[in-house]
Amino acid sequence: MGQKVDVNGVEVWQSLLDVHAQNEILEALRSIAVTAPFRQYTTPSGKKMSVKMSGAGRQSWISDHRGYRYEAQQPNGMSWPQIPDSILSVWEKVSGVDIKPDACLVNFYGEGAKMGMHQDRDEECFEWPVVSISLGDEALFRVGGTSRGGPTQSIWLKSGDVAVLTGASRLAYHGIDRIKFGSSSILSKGGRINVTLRKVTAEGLSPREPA
Ligand code: MD3
Ligand code: FE
Repeated sequence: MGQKVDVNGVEVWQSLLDVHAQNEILEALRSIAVTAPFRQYTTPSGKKMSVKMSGAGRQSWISDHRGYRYEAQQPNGMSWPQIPDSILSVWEKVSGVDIKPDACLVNFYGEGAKMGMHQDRDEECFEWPVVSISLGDEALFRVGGTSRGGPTQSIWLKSGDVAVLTGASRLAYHGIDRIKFGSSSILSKGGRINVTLRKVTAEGLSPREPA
């Protein structure tokens, strides 16, 4: 089942998912894509993202000229499909928390796709972990600190690796510099899929102890 490595505070569980578990998730993603097709969003500044996105759960992340946000409806007005059990079970194994995620963003990287350095700040609170599943081609993942432009560390994420973002790493700057198109054979046409699980809404947070 591989080993756990630390990349600037991000826990990467290498080879956590065997080929059978990876294929089970890919199968579930194919049926998600039937009702929630992969779309290429535009950023508020008007640039088209190279990554194509789908999603599942109570709400999912979208972007357009009005901004980045979570929405309960797809751009076509339909709700998002449910998060499949094969994906929820990964969260249960690694998240270390007792609640369920309410958002599942699915990113597809074709040849040449990448994601610039950013923080994930569109959620209502940053106390919950984020869990990320990599499938398909290898990707060069870069993680920095909580301010832009500081030192970074990089690691190649491979199919079956799972990253857990907790504590300080939850607000770390991160991005995907590039993928090695065709490096994995699990997707017959190549490419990479990343699935991120999140708890977006603040409900369920236990109140803090008075000081
Ligand atoms: C570090 N996705 O969806 S996954 C994203 O591979 C995103 O598609 C990348 O960044 C991808 O927002 C990176 C690893 C990851 C996911 C969420 C994080 C790293 C993170 C949240 C906080 C810090
Ligand atoms: Fe991110």
